[in-house]
Amino acid sequence: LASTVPGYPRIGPDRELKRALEAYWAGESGRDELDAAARAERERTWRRLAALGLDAVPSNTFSLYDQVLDAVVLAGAVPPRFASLGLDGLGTYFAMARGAGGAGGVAPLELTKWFDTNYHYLVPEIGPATRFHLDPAKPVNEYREARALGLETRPVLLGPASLLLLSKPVSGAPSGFEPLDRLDDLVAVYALLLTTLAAEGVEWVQLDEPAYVADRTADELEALRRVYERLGGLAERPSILVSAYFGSLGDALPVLASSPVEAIGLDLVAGGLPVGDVPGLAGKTVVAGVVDGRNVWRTDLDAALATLRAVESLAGAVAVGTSCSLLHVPYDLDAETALDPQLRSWLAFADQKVAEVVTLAAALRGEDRSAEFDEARAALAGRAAAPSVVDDGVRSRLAGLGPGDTRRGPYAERAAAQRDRLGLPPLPTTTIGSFPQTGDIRRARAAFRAGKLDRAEYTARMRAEIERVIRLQERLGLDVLVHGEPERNDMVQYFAEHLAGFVTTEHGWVQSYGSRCVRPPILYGDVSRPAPITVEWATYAQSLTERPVKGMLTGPVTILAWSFVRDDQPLGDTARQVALAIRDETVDLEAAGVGIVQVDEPALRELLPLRVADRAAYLEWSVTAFQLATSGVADTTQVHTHLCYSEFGDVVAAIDGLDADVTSIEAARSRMEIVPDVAASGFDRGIGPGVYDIHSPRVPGTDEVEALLRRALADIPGDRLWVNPDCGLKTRTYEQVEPALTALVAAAARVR
Ligand code: THG
Ligand code: ZN
Repeated sequence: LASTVPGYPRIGPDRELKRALEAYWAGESGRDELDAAARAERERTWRRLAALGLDAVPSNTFSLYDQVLDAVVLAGAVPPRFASLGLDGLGTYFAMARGAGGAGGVAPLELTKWFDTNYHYLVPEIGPATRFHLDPAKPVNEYREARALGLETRPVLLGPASLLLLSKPVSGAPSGFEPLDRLDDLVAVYALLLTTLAAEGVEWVQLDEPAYVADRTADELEALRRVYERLGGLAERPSILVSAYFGSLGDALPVLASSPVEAIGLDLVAGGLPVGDVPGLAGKTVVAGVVDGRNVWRTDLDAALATLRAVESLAGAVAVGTSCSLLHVPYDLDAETALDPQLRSWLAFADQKVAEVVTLAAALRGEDRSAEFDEARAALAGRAAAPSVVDDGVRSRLAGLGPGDTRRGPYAERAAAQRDRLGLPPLPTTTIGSFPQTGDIRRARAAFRAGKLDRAEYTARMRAEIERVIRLQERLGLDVLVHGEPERNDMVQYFAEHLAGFVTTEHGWVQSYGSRCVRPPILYGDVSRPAPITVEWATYAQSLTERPVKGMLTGPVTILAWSFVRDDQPLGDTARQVALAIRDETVDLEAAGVGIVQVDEPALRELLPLRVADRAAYLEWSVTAFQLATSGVADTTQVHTHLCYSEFGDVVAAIDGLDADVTSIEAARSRMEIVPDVAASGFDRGIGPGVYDIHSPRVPGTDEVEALLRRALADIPGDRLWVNPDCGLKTRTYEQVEPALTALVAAAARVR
């Protein structure tokens, strides 16, 4: 073990796996074609990693959907509602990922955020009756497949403690039951797995325990100790590398260092060097994650080498690695032929990062790599001195802001002024912003991009769509209208394309969940807004109707969360720059006569630091950035915000701090369970708990929406309750949206 990576992208450099999966799901291709695409991607990955010079190549980093779902299958923890469908292995696998039997059928496993990344995993459901049993086919077959190509690999698996810590109890589990209660049974399965792998000839296995970079209780640390005492004590097993990423292991490091495992993988980018004397560490190999696995900047090789030397003095041996799996970055910078060459010299995607790991390992061995080091130094110096990164205008504007620039007038006065101006009924109805994206609209955008549609024709098509959506909303009887966002692909990509300080990529796809990908923009320099972005579309929509139209913007925290951010200044500073650009847009919307502006922050929760000690500082800068973005408008302008996902527990106070006049949140799926929490937090402004679950094709009826509204009214006074769906309607069809919104409007009328 000298150089390695904990994982690698798997969707295919040209999204080959995405297309193979979607064709298979659509019934357009068969099992053989899917298997062939999967095998080709694995083979390409192994050959590539070996060709780049990596000394220890991982396997089982491939997945047809999600690595946590793979671990569920490995452990035999398939919930009974899927097992009883009578499907074959692959059918059961996709049923867990995507549900089965359409509306009214079997609901898939819940999808949730993978730590603080933009990747989503499927949440295992574990109960007292879950019967674990080993299904080693996937790691064993992939190991054999690589060996047949002449490559010895290290199977990578989610570790048993993290698997349970990332799980939720099955519904109906006795109160007090926790998945971790089942640890010993699960470890027995992993023990059998390690024995099986040893019999295959596997030399090293990697077990990922990222759950331990968050705060953990004494019992949870004890669980970790038990797992690795047991697995480490097996007579027949491969050498074990326990890998943890996205932060530092804290109290879990001494636990692992004193266990019988051979190696520990540390994230030395998100976390720091181990402090003090860690008993046992001197007897371990540390795989030092010094190359950032989740951002796209070229590594400072001198600094990384210095870190490696420092680790040498703490550990028995040092191997070089990336900080986390490369799943979170695009494959290859060489595909980005249109990027400015200077900017390009500052970047490294997955393959370039592997090369950096290899270079560092060679330098650590004492080989002469001065050419690579010189090149990296020159690139870094170029970046530090680049005029394109600094915008003195933005910096002096920010420096000139005082505390008064982030506050609006008292809410009561704003509310009165807005009531007078907008004249809305009680329980106003609205939507979150996007309407279904038809094939025509997508094609028009693509043609415009490709230069096959001129600007005038493109604008005419978008305007026609906006008019159609406005007329539909009038017909449905909604109170606050939206323009429907036909001009936007992905909201963050859209704003990045219109802001200075960002570049977007052509092929930089990163898996978000399953076959779905995003292309995170690269935020490389000081941010500003050269010209209004949304004003033309919003004012056109407003010109068509007497009813108020909401302007739709994305907030600074979400723009950061879904971009590759610069690493040369604190994130809070970057957030203020983005906030200022969004503030310019809100002010221009107001000046153009738009009376309601919505600034969405769906990612506010996901950037929340994994360790509690870091949270207050994050909430301080993130909330201030939102306030800066939204406080430039008069009291008569109503500011809305929208937050996705229902896990608000840790951020309810922050929601209040945003000081938006109206906040819409996801609530339909949880049947308004979160409303009492929000009310109890003292939140006393407008709130729109979603009454239509847009994640499902199901159309709710009027009675159902009415019942949800009455439930909400138990905690929220009628003059503060808004009526809206859970989220944007972009992923639904008009056949679903029209009847659902009809029910929503009818229910509001009844309750009024
Ligand atoms: N934008 C970005 N990140 C996100 C979301 C988003 N992260 C969280 C959540 N929303 C993730 N959800 C999705 C939903 C759909 C898609 C991707 C992430 C999706 N992508 C298209 C695909 O893979 O076919 C490609 C989209 C495109 O053409 O740009 O459907 O909304 N940044
Ligand atoms: Zn949402």
